[in-house]
Amino acid sequence: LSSISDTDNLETKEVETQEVGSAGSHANQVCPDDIPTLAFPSISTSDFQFNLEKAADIIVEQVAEFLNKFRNARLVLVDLSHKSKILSLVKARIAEKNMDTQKFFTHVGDITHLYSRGGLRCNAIANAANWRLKPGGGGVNAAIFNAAGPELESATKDKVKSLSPGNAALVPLPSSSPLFTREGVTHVIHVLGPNMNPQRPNYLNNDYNKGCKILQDAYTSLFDGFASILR
Ligand code: AR6
Repeated sequence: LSSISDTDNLETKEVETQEVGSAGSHANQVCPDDIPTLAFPSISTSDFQFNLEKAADIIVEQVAEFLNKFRNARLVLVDLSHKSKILSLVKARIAEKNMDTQKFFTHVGDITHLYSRGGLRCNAIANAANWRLKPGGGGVNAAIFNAAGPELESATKDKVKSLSPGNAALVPLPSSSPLFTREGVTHVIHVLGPNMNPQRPNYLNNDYNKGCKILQDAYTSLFDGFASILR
């Protein structure tokens, strides 16, 4: 009986590791902590209403390009729920393309609590920002500005005033920020993706020729920002 239950446990752990990339203490076993890691949310696919299938293709294509150039780094796509459609779509593509799941995986959890609640150490996190780079507005932007404290707002202002779609801004996090002290995050990278929501600025009116190009540019800028802290 005990051996059956051990096996069951083992299988559960393996499945969990594949599904969420890493959770709790398994993260330390599966993926060593010293690999520079960027965690990012799916840019533009919630409030900005970008098509999920198209976004999943772009994420996987851009990640593959980055990992070809940088062998000693990891990328983690994060979303809040196990029911996340974008995580499922990306996971399916990771499997299809046989991507290295030590270097790229998905993780379910709050991007502001990756280490404290998920055991996942990340040096940098990406923010799906607004063009003014202002706190609030809901989504991951509100969560990150809340969790980082006023330090992030002032550090952001020092670096950059606004973003145009397809661009990213790398902001070093002051060491007094709770995201730094509690989570070990040293950089936040703000990214502005394409907007397909008529209620938001820079609405693209369903023009996916432009939209896909802007989303590709957004991930390129994000990964370039991360690469600049690797050197
Ligand atoms: N942790 C991890 N993922 C999250 C979290 C979190 N705490 N919160 C949301 N997500 P969105 P967008 C996921 O709407 O579509 C803001 O108001 C979410 O499930 O934050 O680029 C800004 O100010 C989704 O998968 O970003 C902009 O105006 C992903 O993060 C606008 O929304 C992105 O969802 C940007 O819209």
